[in-house]
Amino acid sequence: MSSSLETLNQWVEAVARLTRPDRIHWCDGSDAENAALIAQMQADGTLFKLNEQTHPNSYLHRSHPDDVARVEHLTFVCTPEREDAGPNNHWMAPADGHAQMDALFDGCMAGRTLYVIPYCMGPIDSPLSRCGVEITDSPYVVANMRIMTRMGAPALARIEREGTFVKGLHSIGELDPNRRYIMHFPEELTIKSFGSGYGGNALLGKKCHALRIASHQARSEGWLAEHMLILGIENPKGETHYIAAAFPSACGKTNLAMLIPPEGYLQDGWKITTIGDDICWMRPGKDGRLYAINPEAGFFGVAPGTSAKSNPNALASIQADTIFTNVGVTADNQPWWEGLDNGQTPVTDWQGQPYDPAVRPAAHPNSRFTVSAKRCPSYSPMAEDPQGVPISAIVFGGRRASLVPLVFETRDWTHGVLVGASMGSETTAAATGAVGVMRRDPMAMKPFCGYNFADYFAHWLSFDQPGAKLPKVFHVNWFRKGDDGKFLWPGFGDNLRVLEWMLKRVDGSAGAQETPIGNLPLTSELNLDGLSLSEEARNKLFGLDRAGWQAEFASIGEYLDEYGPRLPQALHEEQQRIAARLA
Ligand code: GTP
Ligand code: SPV
Ligand code: MN
Repeated sequence: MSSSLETLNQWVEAVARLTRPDRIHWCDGSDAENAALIAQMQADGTLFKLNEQTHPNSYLHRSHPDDVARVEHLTFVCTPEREDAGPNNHWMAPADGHAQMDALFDGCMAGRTLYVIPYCMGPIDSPLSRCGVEITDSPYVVANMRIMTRMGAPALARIEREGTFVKGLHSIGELDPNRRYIMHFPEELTIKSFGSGYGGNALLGKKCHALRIASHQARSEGWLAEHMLILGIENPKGETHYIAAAFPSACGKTNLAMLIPPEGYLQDGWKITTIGDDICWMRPGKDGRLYAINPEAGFFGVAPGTSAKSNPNALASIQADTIFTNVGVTADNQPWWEGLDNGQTPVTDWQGQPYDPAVRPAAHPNSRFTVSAKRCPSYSPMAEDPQGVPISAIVFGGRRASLVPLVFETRDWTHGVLVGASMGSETTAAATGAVGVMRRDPMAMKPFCGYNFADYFAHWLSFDQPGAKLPKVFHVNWFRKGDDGKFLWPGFGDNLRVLEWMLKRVDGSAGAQETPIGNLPLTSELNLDGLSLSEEARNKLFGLDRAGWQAEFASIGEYLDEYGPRLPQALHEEQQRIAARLA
C-alpha cells in the first residue's frame, strides 16, 4: 500500500476510535451507492421525494430550523500564532482547538455510520486541482458532496499517486447551536466541523477546503483561491474572454455566471458560458496571464429569486437530479420558493408546516439547490480543461444601496487590490446574524480567508511582476437604490451591458472618464439601448458623489489601520493618494 493510503487508513482508524461509529463505509461515488443512500434517507425522513413527473430524481431536505446558514461567529482559524490568523478571523491555539473539538467528537457517531469521502477539487487530471477526504456521519453530506465534487474512486487514486490530501472531519453531532464549531488548522491541512449539517459548515470541500485551507496553500505556492464565479463571454466575432468576479454571499455570483444576454445581444450573437459560480483557483501561466479553474463540480445555489425570468439556466438545471434544502412545496409536491413566479402556490413551508405568509416565508431566505454543473445549459466544456481558462478581467462588487456607482475601472493592479481590499457590502441571509448591515468584505473573502488579511493583500500585490499580464480590475454595484428604495439598475441579463464595456476597456476600444476613484464609463459608450433609466438613475449609476467618497475613503483608511504594521505600505499610499485627490 502507498504511504498516503496508509496515512489515510490510520487517520480513519483513529477517528473511528474517537467517534465510535457502528459501521464504516468507504464511498466509491457509484450510482448504486447513491441510490442506496437516497433510499435510506427517504426511509428515515431525511429526504422527501418530490414530484417525479415534474422533477425526476429530486428530493427535499429540511434542515434543523436552527441550522440554516454558515455560522461565522463559530468558525475559527487555528494557527500557532494569533497574528497569522489576523483580525479577520476568530482564532484559537491549535492544541486548544483540537482539545475542544475532540471532546465534542468523543463517541458522537455511536449508532451511526462513518462515511469516508475521497474527493478532488477541480478536474481530476488538472495540475491545479487538490484532493481531500471528508469523514462524516451525514448521508445528506455524502449525497451533496457527490454532486459538488469529483468524489469516489478516481479521487482516491489521485490521492494515492499524489500523497497529500486535506483531512476534513465532520459530525452533525446533535445539531445543537451551543455545541457547534467549524475549526481550521491550515498548517496541518485539517478541518474539524461539529454540530451543523448545513452548506459551507458541512460540505467541507467547499468553503472550508477550497477557500480557507486552499487560500493558505495558495499563498505559499504562488496562486490564488478566491470566492469568485468564472464566466466566458463570446462576442459576435466568436472570440471568448473569461471574467472572474468576487461578490459576497448571496450577492449575485450564480446569477451572473449563468447570465442570458438581453434580446438585442442574443440577436447579435453574444453568448455566455459558465465555468463556475462560487469558487475560483487561479495561477500565472507561462505566458504571464492568470489561468483559472472552478474547483467545484456542482452548484449549491440560493433558491429564492431564481425564476424563468431572473435565471433561466439555473431553473433549467434544477428540473431533475436536484437536492433542494429548506424550500416550500406545492400540493403536488413540486418545490417552491419566493420569487419563483411560476403561477403555483405553496401549501407547506420549509419547516414542514402549513404555509402561512403571516408566520414565515415558504422557503428559507438561504434555502438552496444542489445540482451537478453538467445539468446547466450554459456549462462550458472549458470548465473541464485541466489547464484552466485565461482571465481577462477581475470584477469586485457588493450590495451598496448608496454611493457606489454601477461600474468603475481601476487604474492599475495596486489600485485594483485596494478596491478589492476595501470592498463593502450589506450582509445577507447566507450567514446567521443581522441582514442588511454594511461591512467591509475584502475580495468577498471576509468569512473565507484562512490567514491574516494584511498578508493576503500582500500576496495579491505580489502578482504584479515583470512579465505578468494581469487582468484589468473593475468594481460593480448592481444594487444601488433610488430614493424610493427600489433598485436603479435592472440587473441580471442587462449586466452584460456592463461586461461588454469592460471588454471594450480590455481591448482599448472604449474611452473613460478619469476620476479619483477610478475610470467611469462615458454613457455614450456603455450600451443603454432599450432601457428607460430615469434621470435619478443615470446620475446615481454613473456619477461621482465627491463628498460621499471623501467620507468613504476616511472610513477605508480607518479600516486599513486595523491591520496595523502588517498592512502593505503600498495600500496605505494608494488610499492616501486617492483621499488627497478627493479633498
Ligand atoms: P452564494 O451562493 O451565497 O455565494 O450567492 P451568490 O453570490 O451566488 O448570489 P446569487 O446569484 O444566488 O444571488 C443572490 C440574490 O441576489 C438572489 O436573490 C438574486 O435574485 C439576487 N440578484 C442576483 N443578481 C442580481 C442583480 O443583478 N440585480 C438584483 N437586483 N438582484 C440580483
Ligand atoms: C456562501 O455563503 O457564499 C455560499 C453558501 O456559497 S455556503 O456553501 O453555505 O457557504
Ligand atoms: Mn458563496
